[in-house]
Amino acid sequence: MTDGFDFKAYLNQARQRVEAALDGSLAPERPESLREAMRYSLLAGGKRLRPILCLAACELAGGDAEHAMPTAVALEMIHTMSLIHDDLPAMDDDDLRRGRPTNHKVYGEAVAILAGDALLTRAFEMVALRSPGVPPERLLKVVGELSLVAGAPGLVGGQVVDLESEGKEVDFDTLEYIHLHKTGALLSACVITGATIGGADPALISALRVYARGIGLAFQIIDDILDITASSEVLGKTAGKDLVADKTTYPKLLGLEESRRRADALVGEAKDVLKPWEQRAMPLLALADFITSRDR
Ligand code: GRG
Repeated sequence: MTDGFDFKAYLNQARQRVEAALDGSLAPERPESLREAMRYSLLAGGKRLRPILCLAACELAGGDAEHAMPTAVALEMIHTMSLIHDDLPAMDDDDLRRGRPTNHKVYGEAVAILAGDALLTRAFEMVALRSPGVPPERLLKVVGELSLVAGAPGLVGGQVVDLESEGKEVDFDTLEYIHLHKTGALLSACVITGATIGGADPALISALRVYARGIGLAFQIIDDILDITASSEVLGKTAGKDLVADKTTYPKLLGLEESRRRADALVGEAKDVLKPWEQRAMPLLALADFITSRDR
C-alpha cells in the first residue's frame, strides 16, 4: 500500500521540524530551574510518534501541517509529562527513560512533579494561545479532545486501573481497558486533533477513530513484546520490568507469537479503514507499519 513512499526521509524530516518546534516552545523564562527540568525531559529524544501522527492527520485532511505544529508540540508535552509522572517512586519507580536518568533522579521528586504539571498546562497554552491561523472553533474542539484524553476518561483513568491491577490476575477486558486509556487515547487524540485543525469531514474523523484504536492497541502489544525481547540500552528504559512485576501483558495472556499476530492484524485493520484516502494517507499507513516494525 505504501510502495514508492520514502518513509525514512519523511520521518527524518518530520522529526527535525518537530524537534525545532519543541525547542522553541520552552524559551527562556523564570524560574530557570523549572524550565531546565521541563526541557530535560521534553528534549530528551524519543520517537516523536505522537506529534508526527498529528501533522500527518492534518495534511490528510487537506490542512497545512504548520497550523497543527503547536498542537503537535502540546501532544508531546502531555506524553512527556505522563512519562515523568509514571517514572516517579509513587508510580512505576524507574530511573531510566529515553536513555537518561529519569527526571526525579536529576531534579528531585518535587520539581519532577511540578515540571510535569507545567508541561501539562503549557500544552493547553500552546493550543489556546499559540496557534495562529487556526479558526477558534477548531481550537476549542482540540482543547476539548485534549482535556478528555489527559484526564479521568483517558490517561489518568488508565493509570489508576493499571495501579489497582498490580499483583492481581487481570482479565482480557481489563487489560484492553488499561491500554486503550493509558496508550490508545493519546494516540487517538493525535490524529483527531490534527485532522480537526486540517478541517476533516465527519467521515474522515470516524475512519481515524477506527485507525487510532487499531494502532493504539498494536503499539501497546509491541511495547509488551519489546519489554521481553529488547535490551534496556536499545529501549532507553528499563527492560524486563513487566516480568519482574509479574504484570499481566499480551504476551503473558497470549504468548509472544500470537501477540505479534494480533498486532499485525490490528495494524492491517487500521490501514484498511484509510483505503478511500489511499494516496494522501501514505504517511499514516507507513506510520502504522512502523508501529509493528519498530525495535524500541
Ligand atoms: C496526563 C494528567 C496526566 C497524568 C498522567 C502517569 C500517567 C498519568 C499515565 C501513564 C501513561 C503512560 C506512561 C503510558 C505508557 C505509554 C507508552 C507506551 C509510552 C512509551 O511511548 P513511546 O515508546 O516513547 O512512544 P518515546 O520515548 O519514544 O516517546
